[in-house]
Amino acid sequence: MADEAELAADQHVRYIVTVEKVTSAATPPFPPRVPSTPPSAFQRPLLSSAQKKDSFESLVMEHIRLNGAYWGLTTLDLLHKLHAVDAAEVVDWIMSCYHPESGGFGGNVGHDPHVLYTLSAVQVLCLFDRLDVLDVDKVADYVAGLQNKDGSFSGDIWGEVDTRFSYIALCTLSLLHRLHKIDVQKAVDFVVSCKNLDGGFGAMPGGESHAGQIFCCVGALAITGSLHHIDRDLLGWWLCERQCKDGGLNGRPEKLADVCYSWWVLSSLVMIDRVHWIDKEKLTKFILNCQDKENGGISDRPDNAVDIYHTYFGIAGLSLMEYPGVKPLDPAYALPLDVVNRIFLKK
Ligand code: GRG
Repeated sequence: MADEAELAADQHVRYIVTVEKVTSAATPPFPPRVPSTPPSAFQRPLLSSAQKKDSFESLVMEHIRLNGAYWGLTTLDLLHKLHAVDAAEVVDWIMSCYHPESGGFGGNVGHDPHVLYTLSAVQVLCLFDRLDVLDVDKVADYVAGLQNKDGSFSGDIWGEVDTRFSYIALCTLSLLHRLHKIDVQKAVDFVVSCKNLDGGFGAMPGGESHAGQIFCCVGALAITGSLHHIDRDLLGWWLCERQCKDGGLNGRPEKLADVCYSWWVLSSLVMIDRVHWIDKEKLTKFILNCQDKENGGISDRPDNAVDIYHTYFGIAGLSLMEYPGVKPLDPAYALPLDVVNRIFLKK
């Protein structure tokens, strides 16, 4: 693995376009809920590469393909290559994961709706400036309907509660300009009730602090203008202690570094204005050393297999460190800054 690495942007673009094609070749386990349309160019090459549809990445991505689309397409946009895919065909596919009866999106065609995929669908539509295809109130009602009496959110009709879902609900409703459909104060109170003595946040009250959940809680508080609930120095200290000897960041004490925390930790540090407490040079080297420079893609740690999740969060981390040639990302909405500005300046 090269030490003096540079970002292999072209290879990553090629890798993402290939993964997008391969993963959408996977046959949905259930018949599509919406009448199928002829295969689009976004789907066509994948439909013809029969040997690839059983690939490991294709199989593990099957149920979370909408998340995968968000990771891959946002990466393309960060690298100024969103035009490598056909916008209309992507939008058609996104809408084929929509459930008009509930207003939510499933992770793939024929899969049950969940807030996780509903946010990804909204985010991808934001990338393409195509929120116009949505029945915005119907989608917003689906999300708002998942708020519980204590202000928390469930992920779907089965009721699991997690601060991930609080963030997702607030982010989705904010992007749709529909925050007024929920009790925002109660949502904030629930998130604050998940704060720990170490300054971090967990998945629910009393849950262990974890960088992923911290991103969700800090993001939720940022979106609602409630960052005053955070002790910035205490949380900043916990977060910057996530930097390991190898330069990478871990998600909690005593764990190995993983490229994805370059996003979960750094975005939180940016939101509380403590990102300068990280050694950016060492972290940049760690991320770049996790690249497959030949075939594209980024892995969790050097010399491991690449995947689209770590490719996105590695490049997202570089974006937050202002790496040349990578667009700036908004740390709260997890979308390119120009996209977020377009959404909020348009109104
Ligand atoms: C729009 C960016 C964006 C996110 C949507 C789904 C979501 C909201 C946030 C997920 C936050 C989260 C919990 C991230 C952590 C993911 C992760 C790598 C979990 C692994 O945890 P462990 O305990 O691994 O298995 P460690 O690294 O602690 O060993």
